[in-house]
Amino acid sequence: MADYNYDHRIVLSLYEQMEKTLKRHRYIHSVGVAGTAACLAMKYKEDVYKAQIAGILHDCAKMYDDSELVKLCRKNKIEISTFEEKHGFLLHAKYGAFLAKEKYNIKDKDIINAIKWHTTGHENMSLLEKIVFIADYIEPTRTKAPNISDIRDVAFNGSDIDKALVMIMRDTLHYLEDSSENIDSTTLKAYEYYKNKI
Ligand code: DGI
Ligand code: FE
Ligand code: FE
Repeated sequence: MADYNYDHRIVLSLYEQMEKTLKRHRYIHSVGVAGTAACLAMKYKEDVYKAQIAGILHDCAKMYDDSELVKLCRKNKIEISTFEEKHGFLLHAKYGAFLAKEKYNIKDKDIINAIKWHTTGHENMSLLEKIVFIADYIEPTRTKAPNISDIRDVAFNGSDIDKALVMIMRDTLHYLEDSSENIDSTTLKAYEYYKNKI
């Protein structure tokens, strides 16, 4: 069960802080993720406040560019892989988790981890981690993603949240292959794990 109790005042304060911190379109995306995560939390019986907090904060480090993120992680002794060093944008998730804890005073480990893993996913994700990962992909402004309506349908009308997770991971891997990007082993392992699980 939750170690910490959050309420709407904390959620509202974080909305206000993110509105000041993020670019307009990123703030609107984050509001979308928080709302979508709240709906998924209601369906899958997760803490709705925690879902909103993780959702509104998930991209709180998105304003830094690749090299800044590498520097900031080094400075704060956050471990980075060789892959992350080359693909610095991935670190907005890890550094965002750090900021959530240190700057936004979030003490709940599950919220911190949901932010940390929102880009790559990983094997054995918690329910909250899955909710934020899915909400990031299907929130209202994400209109261009392939299969978006099918994924929304499975997430909200299906009974196995892992099925939506696998659809998103599969499409993300396809997209990365199309743009001949390298793929982080964490992303690939997470997909293999959940593909075999469903
Ligand atoms: O921050 P957002 O744009 O809201 O979303 P996000 O944090 O999920 O980042 C999405 C991008 O991350 C998307 O373009 C796919 C990319 N991504 C996810 N896993 C990997 C990856 N990019 C690379 N190069 N390698 C990965 O394993
Ligand atoms: Fe992100
Ligand atoms: Fe996002």
